[in-house]
Amino acid sequence: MPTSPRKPDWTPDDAGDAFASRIVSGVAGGHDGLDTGQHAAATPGRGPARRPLSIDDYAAGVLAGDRAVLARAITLIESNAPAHFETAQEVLRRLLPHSGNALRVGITGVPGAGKSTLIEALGLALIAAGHRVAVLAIDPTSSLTRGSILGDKTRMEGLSRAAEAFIRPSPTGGVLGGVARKTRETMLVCEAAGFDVILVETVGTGQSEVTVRSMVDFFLLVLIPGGGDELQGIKKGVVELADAIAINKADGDNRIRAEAARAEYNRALHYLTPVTDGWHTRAYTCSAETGEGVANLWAVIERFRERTAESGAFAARRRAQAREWLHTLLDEQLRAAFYDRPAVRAALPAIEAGVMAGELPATAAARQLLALLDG
Ligand SMILES: Nc1nc2c(ncn2[C@@H]2O[C@H](COP(=O)(O)OP(=O)(O)OP(=O)(O)O)[C@@H](O)[C@H]2O)c(=O)[nH]1
Ligand SMILES: [Mg+2]
Repeated sequence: MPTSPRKPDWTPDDAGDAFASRIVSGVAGGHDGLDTGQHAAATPGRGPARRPLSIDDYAAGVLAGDRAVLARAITLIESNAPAHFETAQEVLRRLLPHSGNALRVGITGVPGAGKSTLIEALGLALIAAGHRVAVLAIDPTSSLTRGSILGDKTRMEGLSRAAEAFIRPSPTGGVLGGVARKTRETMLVCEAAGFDVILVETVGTGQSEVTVRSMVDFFLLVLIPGGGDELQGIKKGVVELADAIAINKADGDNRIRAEAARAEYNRALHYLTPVTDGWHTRAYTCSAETGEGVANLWAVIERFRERTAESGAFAARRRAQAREWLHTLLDEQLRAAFYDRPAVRAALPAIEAGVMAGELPATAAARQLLALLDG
């Protein structure tokens, strides 16, 4: 196995020693995206020699809350190598009965709305209240990831040092579906490791909000007070997915505008069907920077949990999400299995050309290709 250490993809070239994390190629490598001190013992620039872990080691280590093993388990799950897949799935199968106990909160909003700053403020308050917080990110636009992670390193400084918090950057590269699978499985592993609040940050790309909504209990949309049309800059339909809207940066000169935005959103929300049965989505103001209103946001989230647990909406959503997830995976794998077939690959170009030339009806063409599955 190659053991030469390399820095994670998202490490800026000029970061020097500011980034202590590194990746050792292969399963034995790992990083948790943090300077937790656990890596401090390792010689800078040299990966620590890592013993390969067995499935038992992974499961036991995660359940014991061992951060190093947790980080390695996530790296295993994120791996695209087919050889790691079976091990990863077996580890997950062992951990699944111990997962599900966290409150899963998705946080989205336009770039720069203050999501990371809010997560830092909220996370630190939660830790002070005795919670253990895992922060995950879904950012399918990997070229942007570098910048965001760099920002997150500084914006979540307190959290990234806290023993009760765990921050995992978005798995880089790949399509949204792949990134989402990894994040969802990472969430389960974090729950098995004892984290009781999972915060999933995503940048607003439209589709990524839908994806995050499908894996969390509570979905928070972070907005900033802006002039003119308050709904500008948010992808259509995203407001409809939210369980709460936080008008952030309600500080200094922004206060009054933030209050106005809150009132405007509350009026608009009045006409929307709430995304969660028995819950009214409302807008609130807060300042991630001063901390004002952050405790109230958490109170809203807790109230949501109580209400939906009582009504059964909480458990119903979890069940529906699990089912939807299965079908998403099935769709994905069916497609992959189909397009990977040598017969399909061989036949596709000519059939495509026939359809494009108007010589072959698309329906007949599709049927002809699907018939190759039986061959
Ligand atoms: N005045 C003020 N500035 C804030 C507040 N919250 C965040 N900021 C600033 O807004 C900028 C963006 O904050 P981030 O937390 O990185 O925003 P983000 O939404 O995570 O950004 P991306 O991850 O890049 O989409 C930073 O300069 C923050 O210091 C706030 O409550 N008040
Ligand atoms: Mg951010």
